Amino acid sequence: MVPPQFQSRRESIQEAHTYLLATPNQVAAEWRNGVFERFRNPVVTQSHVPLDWRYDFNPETNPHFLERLGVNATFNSGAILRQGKVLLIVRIEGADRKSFFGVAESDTGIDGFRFWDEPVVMPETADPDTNIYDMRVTAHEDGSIYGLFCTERKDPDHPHDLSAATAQCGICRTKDFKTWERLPDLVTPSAQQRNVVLHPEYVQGKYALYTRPQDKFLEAGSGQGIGWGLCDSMEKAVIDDESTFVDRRIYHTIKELKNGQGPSPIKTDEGWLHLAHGVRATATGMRYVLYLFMTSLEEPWRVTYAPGGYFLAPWEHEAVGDLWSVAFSNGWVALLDGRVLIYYATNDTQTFVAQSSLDRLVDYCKNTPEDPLRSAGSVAQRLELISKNKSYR
Ligand code: M1P
Repeated sequence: MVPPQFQSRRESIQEAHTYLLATPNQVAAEWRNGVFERFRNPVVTQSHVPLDWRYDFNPETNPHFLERLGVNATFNSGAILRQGKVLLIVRIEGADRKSFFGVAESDTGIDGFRFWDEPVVMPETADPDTNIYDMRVTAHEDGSIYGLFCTERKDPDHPHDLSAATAQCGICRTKDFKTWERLPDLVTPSAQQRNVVLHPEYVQGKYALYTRPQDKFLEAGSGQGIGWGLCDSMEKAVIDDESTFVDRRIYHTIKELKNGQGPSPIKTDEGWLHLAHGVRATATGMRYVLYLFMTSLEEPWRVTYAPGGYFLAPWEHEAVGDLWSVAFSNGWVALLDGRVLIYYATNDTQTFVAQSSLDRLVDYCKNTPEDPLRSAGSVAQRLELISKNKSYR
């Protein structure tokens, strides 16, 4: 006989899960900057993860219907538009701290995300990954869909330091997001790589990648920012020259400590539109915010517009989570109607969506003044705005 507590818990947990997945999302009316809309609810949380990934449904082995494999967070999601639906390649972090990927699908891109039946089985290389996360998905003009992600392993040079790790760029390829082909990890001159992103088009006849060289796992050290490298093949990806930088870290800006390319850039008539994250130090830790910039269509490594300051930071209820003040994005989609949906995670915990349009984002990039790098310059920018506004009051 099925124990009564099993039955009642199972029913109430299933009911709550069904309700959550069917809950519509709504624009948060209090957010009014006009550059983008925020939504009230996160699009993917730990509670969205299918119940049969977490609970043992056998009443004999789980008479109390307990969760056996907990999920800590669902964040840093890659994104792609496929057959009119939005697919998120979600970073799912288990209670054991290990991350893996799961594909969640939605018709609207704003709500109704449901995970496919099983998590992604990512093949390992001869040097197994300890942790894999933060996939950037690129539909390349070569006809393949690539996923570039961070592969983290224990640092073999520091066997007694249990926090010493190396981050490198893992590469995979898929046609259907169900079967994943693992390709060799990217080789670059840098000791550490995270936030590596494949540009969607060939440049100078080669594959072009945005890199993020660092000396250490956490600290940039001599790493100057978002790098740029070309390679001949994605099946044996090697970047020899990483001396070009697309976007450098700068003292006393939102990207003083670190930065990193977000998703693959979107092509517009006026240049490549980029989303990135910038990191600064504060008394309570590192603050991660998102910023935009544009680069030349012909020379995607050359910045053409660099609006000052941040584009998006955690706001109000979004700021709940494991960390403090972290906004991170590695996924966005440009819809056929001109809207752009930006998937961002807050505090390494849950995934939200912001909605804008290509028009508005390009306007933002072209017309937001650059960071003047000094307080006096910031005041001058405000005074100029106030002065121009006088005749419109
Ligand atoms: O914890 C915040 C983020 O830290 C890392 O980003 P970066 O390499 O730029 O410091 C990543 O581990 C990312 O997953 C995480 O969200």
